[in-house]
Amino acid sequence: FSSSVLYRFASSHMNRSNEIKRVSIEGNIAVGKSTFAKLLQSAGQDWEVIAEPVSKWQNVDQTTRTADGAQQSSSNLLEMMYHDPKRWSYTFQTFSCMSRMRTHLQPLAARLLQSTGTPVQVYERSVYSDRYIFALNMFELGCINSTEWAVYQDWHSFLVEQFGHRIQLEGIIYLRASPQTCMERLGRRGRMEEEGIQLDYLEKLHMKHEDWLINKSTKVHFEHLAKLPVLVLDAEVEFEKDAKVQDDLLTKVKDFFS
Ligand code: DCP
Repeated sequence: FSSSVLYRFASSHMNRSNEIKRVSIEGNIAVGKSTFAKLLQSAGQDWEVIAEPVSKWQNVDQTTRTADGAQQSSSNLLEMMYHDPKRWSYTFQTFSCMSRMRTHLQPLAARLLQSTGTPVQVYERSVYSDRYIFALNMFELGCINSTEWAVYQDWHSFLVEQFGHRIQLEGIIYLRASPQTCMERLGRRGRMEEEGIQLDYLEKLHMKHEDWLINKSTKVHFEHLAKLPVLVLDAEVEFEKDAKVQDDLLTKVKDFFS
């Protein structure tokens, strides 16, 4: 499919100053954010995907000092959260958001520093979906208690206010598909930790995305967030192996940002 589409978007439709542009891809679990992010990267020379640090959540390093030297082990916080959400949701949401923040603050890839166009960083999710989709949902389900929720919101607002200008988004791409389709894709990919996820959970997350990005009824703390442009893409169609569908989606991305 055409790689010129995004190249044109990156190099001419956004202003050519060499500052970084940032776009976040949002959508339900297993909707295909990573696949779509890779598409964007392969189609635009100035695009860099900043992947979600899931592997970090699956391997939390536990180096401890003992009298006879350091001992290393790791724990799978993603699995712990799904296994016992009341005990681990707050810890998980803290760690996942902090690790994401750290990843998003990393410097631009060297190859993009040479680029003549405007570099675009593509995030798979954002600190905003961490809060307004997942953490909020866990709070509403009673898996994060009101004290934990108050603490979460307090440090989240503080960190975003401190570092937000360095990870400021240009816009959001919402990959929208039915919870049933996401359930099928989730089953197909077979991530061990997600085996117990029920349709009902994906339905709740779907409604959270709809409230935030379509109905605009989620109360957000950050003024700029409410004003961000949102591109809604139909992710119901299988786009992974269909060049025509990919091209259509990329054209929509170009038109939206131009
Ligand atoms: N997760 C969570 N809370 C967060 C972020 C993620 O509980 N704040 C969970 C949901 C998934 C896993 O982490 O079980 C990865 O989440 P994503 O939906 O972000 O990533 P996917 O790999 O499912 O994305 P896709 O398949 O769309 O590429």
